[in-house]
Amino acid sequence: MTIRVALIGNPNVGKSVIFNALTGGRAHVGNWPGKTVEKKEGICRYKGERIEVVDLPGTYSLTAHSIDELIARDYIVKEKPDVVIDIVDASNLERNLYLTLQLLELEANVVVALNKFDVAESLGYEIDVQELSRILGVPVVPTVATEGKGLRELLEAVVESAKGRKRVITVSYGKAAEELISKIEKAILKDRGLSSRYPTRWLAIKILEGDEEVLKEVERSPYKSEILEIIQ
Ligand SMILES: Nc1nc2c(ncn2[C@@H]2O[C@H](COP(=O)(O)OP(=O)(O)OP(=O)(O)O)[C@@H](O)[C@H]2O)c(=O)[nH]1
Ligand SMILES: [Mg+2]
Repeated sequence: MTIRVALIGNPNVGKSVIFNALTGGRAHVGNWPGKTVEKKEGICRYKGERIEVVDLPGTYSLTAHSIDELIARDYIVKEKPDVVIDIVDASNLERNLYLTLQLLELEANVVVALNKFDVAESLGYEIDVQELSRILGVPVVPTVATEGKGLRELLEAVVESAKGRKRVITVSYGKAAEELISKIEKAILKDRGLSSRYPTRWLAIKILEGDEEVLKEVERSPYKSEILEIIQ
């Protein structure tokens, strides 16, 4: 079996160190189709599994505001990798978990690598890894990429998650927003073309946010006026 894995994370969290450690530094380097942004791909073998690893551009978020964010988001939505390794800087959890929540909203099959765990420890941070994993509903593995620590456990979690995910958590945005989200979702569900390609809750949230790329999709929907009427 081949497992397709994408690496994602904020800038400077250790993506390249992890990519090199997993792939032995042997990468195929090219560009993303039609873009001048570098695309790195490599192969990792673990316990008889062939794992294809793609390094996504470093990004804080998955809005449509920058080319890097769009590349990362399109890849996850359209290519649907089996597992997304979300590399999180353990010494900067709050900022980094924003991207994690966006990935969960996209219904990506996430495994969190809690990297720079040594830095977090030296700052005196005590992270309850199990509790974090319970709250997020995905595996969380502490790593120190520069020392190769935790990478075997990370691969173990990746192989395990590729076999099947447990559940998807949802973040509640409060009563008023949730009412609108569910109305929009109902309208979206009528459009099979749209709802078969994207997670409907994610689409509804993006429509509420006024996401330009998603609104372009709505423009093409036969249920366009119904959807737009809700957000008016
Ligand atoms: N102490 C410590 N340093 C780390 C760890 N992982 C990576 N680093 C260091 O963090 C810096 C950034 O690592 P990179 O792998 O280049 O990070 P990146 O996410 O690829 O960064 P961009 O590609 O610029 O977004 C480097 O100086 C690494 O040596 C870790 O677990 N602990
Ligand atoms: Mg890098």
